[in-house]
Amino acid sequence: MKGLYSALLVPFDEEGNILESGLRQIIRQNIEEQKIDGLYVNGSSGENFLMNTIQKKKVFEIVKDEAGNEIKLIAQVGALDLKEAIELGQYATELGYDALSAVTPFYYPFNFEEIKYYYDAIIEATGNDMIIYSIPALTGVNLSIQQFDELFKNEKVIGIKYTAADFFLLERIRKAFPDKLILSGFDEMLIQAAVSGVDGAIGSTYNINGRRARQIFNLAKEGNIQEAYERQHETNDIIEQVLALGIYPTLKAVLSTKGIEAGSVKRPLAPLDDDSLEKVKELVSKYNL
Ligand code: HMN
Repeated sequence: MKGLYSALLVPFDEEGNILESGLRQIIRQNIEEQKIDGLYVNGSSGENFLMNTIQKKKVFEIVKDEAGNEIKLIAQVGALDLKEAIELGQYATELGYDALSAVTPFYYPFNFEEIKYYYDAIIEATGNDMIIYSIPALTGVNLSIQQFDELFKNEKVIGIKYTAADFFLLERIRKAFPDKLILSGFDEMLIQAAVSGVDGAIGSTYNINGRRARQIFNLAKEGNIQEAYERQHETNDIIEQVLALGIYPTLKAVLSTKGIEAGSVKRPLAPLDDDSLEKVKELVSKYNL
C-alpha cells in the first residue's frame, strides 16, 4: 500500500448530483497523466461529508468500475453514524477495495475508549485493513503516540494517514512502528514528510500536480534534498495560489481547463467567480499543469 495517492475529487452539477462521466475522466487522468499509485476515495477532497450515503456508495462503485485493479484503492468510510461507516465499509470491501480508512470521529468530544470502539467495530464488521485518518486541524482529535499504540494492537490497523505538521510526533511514530504504513497528508510539506520516513502520501493537489509530487518524493528519498526542495518550492507556489483561491473549486477549475468535466463543488461550498477563473488559467499556463 506504499506510494502516492490522489485524494480523489468528485465533480458535481449545480444541484449537487455526481457527474459520472466527469468522475471517470478525473480517475483516468490521475492514472494516465499524474501516474499516481492509488486513489483515496471519499475523503475531505471528495467532499465526502457533504454527500448522502447513496452518493458515497455511487462514488465507490464508479471508482472501482473505472480503475479496476490498475491502482490501489483506499475507501474512506468514516462517519459519525457508526452504522453508516460499517455499511460503507462492507460495501467498499465487497467491491474489492484494498483497504479502508476512517476519519477519527469528530464534533462530539469522544474519549479514547469511544474512538477505539469505533475502529474496532468497523474492522470487525468488514474484516478489511484499516488506515486511521488523523487530521487534527479539522477534527480537533490529537492522538498521542500511546493512543496510536493502543489502536495498532488491532493488527488490522495497518497504518495512519497523517495530516499534521507535528514532525516530532511523526518521527516518534516512525521510530516506534517501523512496520506500520504512514501516508502523509499535507502536500505542501511532502519533502519534510519524505525525509521523516513516510511510506507515501495522500493529497488533493496530486489530482493536478502528481508528477511534481513524485519527483519531490523520489528525490528526497534518494537524499537529493536540494533538487527536491526546488520542486517543493515550485509546488508550494502553486499550492499557495490554489489555497488562496479556494482549494476544491480551484482544483476542479484546473481540470476543467484541460477539457475534463470537473463540474462544481457541492453547496454550501461556493464556486469560483470569473476573476478567479481567469487566475486559474494563468496558473495552468505558468506551471504547465
Ligand atoms: C482527503 O481526505 O481528501 C485528503 O487526504 C486530505 C488531504 O490531506 C488534503 N487535506 C485537506 O484537503 C484538508 C491535503 O491534500 C490538502 O488539501 C493540501 O495539502 C493543501 O493544503
